[in-house]
Amino acid sequence: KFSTAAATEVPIKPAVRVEHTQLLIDGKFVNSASGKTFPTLDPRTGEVIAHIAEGDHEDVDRAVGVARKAFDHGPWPKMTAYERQKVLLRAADLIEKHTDEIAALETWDTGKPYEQVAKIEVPIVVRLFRYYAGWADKIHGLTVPADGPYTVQTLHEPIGVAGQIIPWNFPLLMFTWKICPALACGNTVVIKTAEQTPLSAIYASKLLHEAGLPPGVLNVISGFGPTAGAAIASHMNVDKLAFTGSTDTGKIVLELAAKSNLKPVTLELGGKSPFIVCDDADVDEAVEQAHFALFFNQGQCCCAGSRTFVHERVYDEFVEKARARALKRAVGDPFKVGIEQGPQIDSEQFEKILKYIRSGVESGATLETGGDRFGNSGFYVQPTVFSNVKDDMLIAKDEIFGPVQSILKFKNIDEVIERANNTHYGLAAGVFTKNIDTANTLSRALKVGTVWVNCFDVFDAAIPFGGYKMSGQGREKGEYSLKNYLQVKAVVTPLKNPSW
Ligand code: TXE
Repeated sequence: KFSTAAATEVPIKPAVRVEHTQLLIDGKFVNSASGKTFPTLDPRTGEVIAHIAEGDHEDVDRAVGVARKAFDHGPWPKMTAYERQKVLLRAADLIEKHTDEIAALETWDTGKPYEQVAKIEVPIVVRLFRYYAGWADKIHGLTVPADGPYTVQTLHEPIGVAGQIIPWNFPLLMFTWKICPALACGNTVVIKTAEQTPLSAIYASKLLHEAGLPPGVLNVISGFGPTAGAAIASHMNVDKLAFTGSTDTGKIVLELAAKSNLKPVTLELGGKSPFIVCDDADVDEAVEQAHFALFFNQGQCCCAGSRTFVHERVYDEFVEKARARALKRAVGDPFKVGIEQGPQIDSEQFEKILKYIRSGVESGATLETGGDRFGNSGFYVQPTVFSNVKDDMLIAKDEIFGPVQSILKFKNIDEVIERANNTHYGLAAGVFTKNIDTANTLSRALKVGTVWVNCFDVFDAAIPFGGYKMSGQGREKGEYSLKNYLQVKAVVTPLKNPSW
């Protein structure tokens, strides 16, 4: 059965209390206007961690009002870029200092392995804050040569109030991806966290205020999508919308944005990313990376390598090793040391994954290992591997968002390019080969926003990330993300003495 051998038997209790459960508006913790709350649950057990203030239209309206004021009358966009930079740097220091608390909250709320959060995610978050702090004082326009006697300059100005909606799979990381470029450019923010995972963003926002962020600049609304989320997407005073979540909800918010004030929208949506193992690849390395590409974060990654295409010459060896690797995966209480996989986020996702597993079996794929829940309580799913998966099976087409690896066989490069691209999604791809020409061909032919060659899930702050096709619009991280939060204004002045 699945290995828990690496895990110590000593459970680590969450080393943190939930201190704040309210909405954060205008720098203060406040109840929701309705007084309503909703429970956030521990995915290990389904038990209630805390009751959280439930934001709705009225709260969003209030938050947008103060964000508008903080934008129009300052101080945030009117502060020097250097001052804004210092706030972001101090926030990075505070988050780093409180790594243990914030990681414990995140694990408690999401079920992710504590070690993953503390050693990988929080350090990436801290790095992102410092990266965007670095940009704050390097944003500037150009002088443009124009025909005629004019001096022309472009001003790069913040857009205004940014509305942001984030999912539950990386609550703290998505919070950071969203707010950092917006704040670095001088915008103010109203962000709605996912209803499953409100805790880490509240905690981090408190630290941002301790770091000197002025009231009204960052407002955090906990609550549900069709109420608080839709209120942000359709608000007439929100100047820009950024969304990460499912493709279906992405379509809804895009429509709400269009029907209200045509606010520009960036979308980071679902995926069905191919992971291509060529016949010259290092099979052991490819097995390990393909395993990581799919199973990381309980399989709850938008860019998960969820179609593992393996060349027929190495297919049998790969399948056997992939099965063995999945069997070794350490599943269990995410607070225990050595655990690689905790529970799925909630009962809805858990049921959805089990349904896809049943569909895989019914459609004739070979179940190599797994295929059921893990244990008797909580939302744990056995690491599952299917081989003999065909392109038209649901498990090869839909985003499962769980620990279910689908292995498909291919014969040649042209064929795999066509099959890999035969999807509405286009988020990422993995390519495993030792041949530089094959790597170059695949990198250029795949219609995706990121190609990882002989690696996967490399998430440096400077590398842009985003989707082709129905995986999204726009890019986050890196310099490209700044464009989402800046207006370009051309200023044209006649030259009175053009001969000079
Ligand atoms: O996503 P939603 P859900 C995929 C994954 C998953 C599926 C469903 O396949 O199984 O989506 O997950 C807010 N107006 N991804 O239902 O609905 C919602 O409150 C405005 C991929 O959780 O997209 C949350 O804050 N907002 C993905 C956010 O949208 C609305 C990560 C995401 O929820 C809304 C998560 C509405 N009408 C799920 N309805 C990725 N790209 O990584 C919901 N929301």
